[in-house]
Amino acid sequence: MPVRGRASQLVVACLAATSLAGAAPAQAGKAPKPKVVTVADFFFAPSSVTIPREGKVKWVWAPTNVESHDVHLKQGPKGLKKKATYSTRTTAVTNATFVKAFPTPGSYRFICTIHPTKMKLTVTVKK
Ligand SMILES: [Cu+2]
Repeated sequence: MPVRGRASQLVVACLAATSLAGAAPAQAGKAPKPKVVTVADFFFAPSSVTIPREGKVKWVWAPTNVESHDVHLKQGPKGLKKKATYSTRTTAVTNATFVKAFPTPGSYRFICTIHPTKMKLTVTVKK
């Protein structure tokens, strides 16, 4: 893993937090609360979640992180639309969240592209 200065890490975290926040529109008051998944060094917790159709997952980067992480959809249900919206496409160390709604039932496998063998998450969306 590259060793970087504190300042560059903070810049990355701030940029990522800004862009990730833009990917998380405010939800309606009646919507169920999203399932929260912690993005930590070096795991997602919990490593699997089950949500109803149209349910949401909210990824929260742990405040104790010292490494960068992202959320990347490795595999989703066949014919999934707007697949790119299931990945952050930016990394963050901490101070970031990512919220995604799941209108399509099925099984979703997520990884962190920086730590793909260690950080895995399965999201199951019920029919
Ligand atoms: Cu990672």
